Amino acid sequence: MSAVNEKKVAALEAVKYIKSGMTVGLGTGSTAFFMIEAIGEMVKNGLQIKAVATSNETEKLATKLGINVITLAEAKRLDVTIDGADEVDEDFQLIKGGGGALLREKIVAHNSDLNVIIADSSKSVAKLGKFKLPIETIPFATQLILKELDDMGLSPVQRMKGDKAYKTDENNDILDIDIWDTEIELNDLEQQLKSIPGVVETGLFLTSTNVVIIGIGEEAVIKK
Ligand code: ABF
Repeated sequence: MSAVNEKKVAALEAVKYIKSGMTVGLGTGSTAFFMIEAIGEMVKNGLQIKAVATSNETEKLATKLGINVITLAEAKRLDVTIDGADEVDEDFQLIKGGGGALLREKIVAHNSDLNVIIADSSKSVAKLGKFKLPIETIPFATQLILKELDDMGLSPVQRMKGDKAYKTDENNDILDIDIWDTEIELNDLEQQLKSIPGVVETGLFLTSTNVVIIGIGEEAVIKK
């Protein structure tokens, strides 16, 4: 079964959590986009929801599909957020941010009563870190943070888009770091990274996830 079909299988299982009257967080990435397309069909069939998008790309897609998109400030609190991930381990710890939306994704997850992660089977890992961990940084500080992370042995690489620095929706930079060989425990690593002035957020989502749905072949495997 291809990764695309596994993404769809997970997305279609996740939308079962959505009921009329809910305020829903919509994630970013190709798996989340299958979920948003499914919600668009449900809205056409009468589903009444309000939605908060985690990226400009997601907002564009949701709006095009007729989903009622509101701001996080208007939402105040979300009933459920469905989002993708780059890696998920057995303890529901995630690496996110491959799509550059980690900051808004983490803010929306923080303000959600239930967080559901959807992914194809390739994202399910025993140990996080084969995928480089994204760090969002303020441009004013990026080059100095890059040096500091290099000194920590984390091999930072500034994310580029063509020959220009990649910019997030908040117009910040992203440094992708290699945590595979670090001996720093993930919670301590998160604290150390967040304590560097100019680091806005990391792609480590260590405690926010309630449900993980992995598409494995034709089956959606639900872990709670
Ligand atoms: C988003 O989904 C990001 O956090 C993550 O990088 C991405 C995974 O993308 P895909 O679903 O396309 O594999 O939530």
